[in-house]
Amino acid sequence: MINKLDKIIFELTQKELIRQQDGLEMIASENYTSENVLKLMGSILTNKYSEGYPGKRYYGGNEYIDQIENIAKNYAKKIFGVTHINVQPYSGSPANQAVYFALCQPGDKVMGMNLLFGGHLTHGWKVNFSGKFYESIQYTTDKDGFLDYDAIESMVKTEKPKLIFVGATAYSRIIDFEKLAQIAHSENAFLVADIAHIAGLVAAGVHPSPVGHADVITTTTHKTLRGPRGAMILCSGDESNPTKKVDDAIGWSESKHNIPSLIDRAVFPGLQGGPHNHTTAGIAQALYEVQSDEFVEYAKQIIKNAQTLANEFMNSGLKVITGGTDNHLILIDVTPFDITGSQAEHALELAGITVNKNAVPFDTRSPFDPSGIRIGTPALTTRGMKENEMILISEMIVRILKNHNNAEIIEKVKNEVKELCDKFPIYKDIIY
Ligand code: DSN
Repeated sequence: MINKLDKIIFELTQKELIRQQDGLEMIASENYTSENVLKLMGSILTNKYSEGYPGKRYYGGNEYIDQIENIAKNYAKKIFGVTHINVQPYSGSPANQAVYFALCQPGDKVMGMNLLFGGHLTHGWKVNFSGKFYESIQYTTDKDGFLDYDAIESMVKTEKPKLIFVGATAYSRIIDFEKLAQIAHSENAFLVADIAHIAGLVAAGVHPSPVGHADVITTTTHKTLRGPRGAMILCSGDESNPTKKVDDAIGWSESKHNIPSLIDRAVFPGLQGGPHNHTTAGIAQALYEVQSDEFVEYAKQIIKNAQTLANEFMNSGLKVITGGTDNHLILIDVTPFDITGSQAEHALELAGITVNKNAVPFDTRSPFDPSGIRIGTPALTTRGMKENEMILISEMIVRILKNHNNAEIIEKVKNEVKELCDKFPIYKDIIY
């Protein structure tokens, strides 16, 4: 074997570790996974091919991989209360792609939340496969940034989509999955809940679950769930009891199809080859951690931290979309401070605070330089930060936004950020 380091790659990884340690990571979709998950992600499990599913593989040598995948699935079934789970999608977008592939034909009408109002590319955005291969219609929020259930219902009744994606990347309020399921099912549409952002909150019981309402649920595993970069598809269909709705939807006459088997076949062999077994093991470890009391405390604290930040921002004169938050994120219109979303993202990055520019509902600016920023608390909460730290951080953010051209103030805040981060180390044993 070759035992020579590519020094540049290792040095860059070391620098990235220091960046993650010394800065405030406030991108709402990011987090710090545990050292045990990291160990499994860097393990020998990456060497193995396992196309297929436990007990039904296309390669030999899967005795231990089968056990790992089954443990991951069993943990997820227990945590979310579902009967069927697929842990093989490589990430969130491929998971969503598999759902379309399982339940729709090209050209079918699908409906999702507009990206510029907090949806996701794969929920039917025009340049994404979901907007190109399917006839996509998009719903927005109301003028205040809240989901408008009446408008959604009216669109469903008029347009009669076959499949509706709900779930968001920049929505700070509780999503009423029960109501959305009633709307979708009243027109015989499939409801797919993409809970990538809020999966950790749902798992901890601090956000209502879509289980029992949505036909299919997709999630990434690396956001609030705090696992490795990966995804899962969950459903509760009875595998021995095919439904006519599924047969009608996919255009097959024989009544022998059901959602779980269609999903499994869409993931493999429909879209993917061998699963990433190191990721599957990382998901199992993360789900093991989710079942602890500490995880529930972490999930509750994520929300308390976000609400503290939202209140502080509003007291400083910033416009928080919807006037607050029920979850892990806040969407802020920064233009009252005479600054754009891009300028805010850049100035905060110089001070060691990482956020992302984001459109706000009915934004009049371009998506490349929108009016807002999106801020999240999962990563800071994982570090152990609480309300007192949020008050300090909100003050630092406001100071930067008000003085984004002042290099001296940015440097001063950067030092304060480093001082705060030093008190909350992210890893003990990881050196790269
Ligand atoms: N990129 C993710 C986010 O930041 O929300 C969504 O896939």
